[in-house]
Amino acid sequence: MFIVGELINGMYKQVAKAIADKDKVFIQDLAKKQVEAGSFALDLNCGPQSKDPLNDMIWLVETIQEVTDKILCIDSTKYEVIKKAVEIAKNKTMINSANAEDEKLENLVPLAQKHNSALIALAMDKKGIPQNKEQRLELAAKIIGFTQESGFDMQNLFLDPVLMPINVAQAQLVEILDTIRDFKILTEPSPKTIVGLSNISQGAKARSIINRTFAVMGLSYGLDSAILDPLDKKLIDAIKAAELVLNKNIYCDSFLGA
Ligand code: THG
Repeated sequence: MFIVGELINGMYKQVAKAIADKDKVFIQDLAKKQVEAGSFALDLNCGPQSKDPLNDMIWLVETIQEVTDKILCIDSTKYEVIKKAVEIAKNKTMINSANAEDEKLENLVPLAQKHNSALIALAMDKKGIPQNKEQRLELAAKIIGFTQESGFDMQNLFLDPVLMPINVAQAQLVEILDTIRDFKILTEPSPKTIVGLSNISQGAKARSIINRTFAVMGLSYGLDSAILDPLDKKLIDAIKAAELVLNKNIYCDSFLGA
């Protein structure tokens, strides 16, 4: 699984504080820990409390690429923030995120192409998060249509079904798994699939077990990537074991140490 470390997100109080205080050591330490734990990319999100998201994102990009050359996943709803971040990034980037709205696609697809950036696109639009698989597939088809017409490389497109918390949308999770499987067969070559894994357990008590169970199930439905907590050792072990069962890695007795 292509692991995107989720921890540099202002949703976490300590991270919001470190961003506000421009605490380089804290942020760089969090970046290094996530890379050591197996992240291929790091999600960067200033959080809802940021008073200056543009300059906070510039600071995050510059601060983090001093200590790693991993891919930076620029997580913002603001076009200006994403544009500036991909312009100044020395590292490869992922844009997080577009969705099926015309304006988002018209802005972000060319931007991703210009900077050879990957693009995450959520299966939602102005009307909000869909309630069933059919709506999600319809929105994904629109995204795929637009990107293909632009000549965008499907291998660089990550479709996100928008994972919902289990305590508010339990009945949708089976549909979301089905959606992941169907995203992969909407076109050839297939787009990639991604979820924000911790969404599923927001507000729930036993978060880690719910997260890792969905990660393993998602893998069996063709989930390529997840934004997740790479410091959750049990989660990473479960993912590694699932990849062995799915024959995505070569078995060895010491696989957990690999
Ligand atoms: N899809 C895409 N990008 C995303 C998401 C997605 N980016 C953001 C989010 N969802 C994924 N990242 C997180 C990070 C943290 C949490 C959930 C998802 C989280 N945070 C604690 C909470 O809210 O309970 C913070 C509390 C704390 O410990 O301080 O759960 O779906 N493309």
